Amino acid sequence: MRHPAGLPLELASLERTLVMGVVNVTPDSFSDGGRFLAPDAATAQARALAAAGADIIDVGGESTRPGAPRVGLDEELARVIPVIEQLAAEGMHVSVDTMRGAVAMEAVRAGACMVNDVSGGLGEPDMLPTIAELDVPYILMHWRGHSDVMTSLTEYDDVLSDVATELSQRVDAALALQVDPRRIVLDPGLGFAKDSKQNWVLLQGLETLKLLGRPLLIGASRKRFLGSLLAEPDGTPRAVFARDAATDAITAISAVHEVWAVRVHNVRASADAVRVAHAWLTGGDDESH
Ligand code: PMM
Repeated sequence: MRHPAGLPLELASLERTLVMGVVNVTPDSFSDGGRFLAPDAATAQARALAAAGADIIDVGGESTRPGAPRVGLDEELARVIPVIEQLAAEGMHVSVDTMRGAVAMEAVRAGACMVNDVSGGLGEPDMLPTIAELDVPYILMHWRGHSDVMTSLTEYDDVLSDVATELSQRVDAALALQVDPRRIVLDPGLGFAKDSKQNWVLLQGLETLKLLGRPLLIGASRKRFLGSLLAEPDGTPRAVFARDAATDAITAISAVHEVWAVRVHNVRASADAVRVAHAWLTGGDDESH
């Protein structure tokens, strides 16, 4: 497995796809909004995800659900920093899901070992300069605009090549600000300015996205396109909490394509799936992880 530079050794020694468990410390995320807003609830959820096999815990304080309003800087810091401090103190590998450089900086000071930026450096001008100063992996996601407008930004000539090109442009912007390219992980941003069909085309194109030469992260967990795929005959989408088996199927597909990490809400079956895929890829030669 090709890992980004700056990853803690314990993770960098793993040969399989990593599993990132999600803890949204928000009142309004589409899947777990409101459940983990209290720091104690968030830390308890993180412990449960780690016990279920999460390699990384992704802590976010701003919902990116379509239509979600922005949260202020102070509120975002107040939500995530105490949780990150606690989880890092307990020995978990924590990533911070934020678009703000100021939050990324404070989070790394509090013990986060990775920054996950859904805006790929476009959301806030302080992000890329901050990342250049830090020495942790940076997940750079394909993004075209904030949650209130993203559903109107789904025009592509060819979604796979356009997303690849736009990701390359963001990598160039990061390099121009002295971000170490070896620390960058790329993510096509499923559901962010993409309709259902476009998400499937991107997933079908994992091998093409790998040609960008960076580790990949896939975040499909419980997203709307899975709800549509599994809709009732009358068109009622599959309920959010009943999308985990479909998410796990995408984990298996991603792991067979040697995606670096998957980001999921329900960890247990994905943790099994990445091990199954690794055993399949190696013909069972490496069962150490
Ligand atoms: N999706 C969400 C939030 N953060 N980060 C990355 N890197 N990739 C994603 O696909 C992604 C993300 C939205 O899901 P949530 O509201 O359930 O966290």
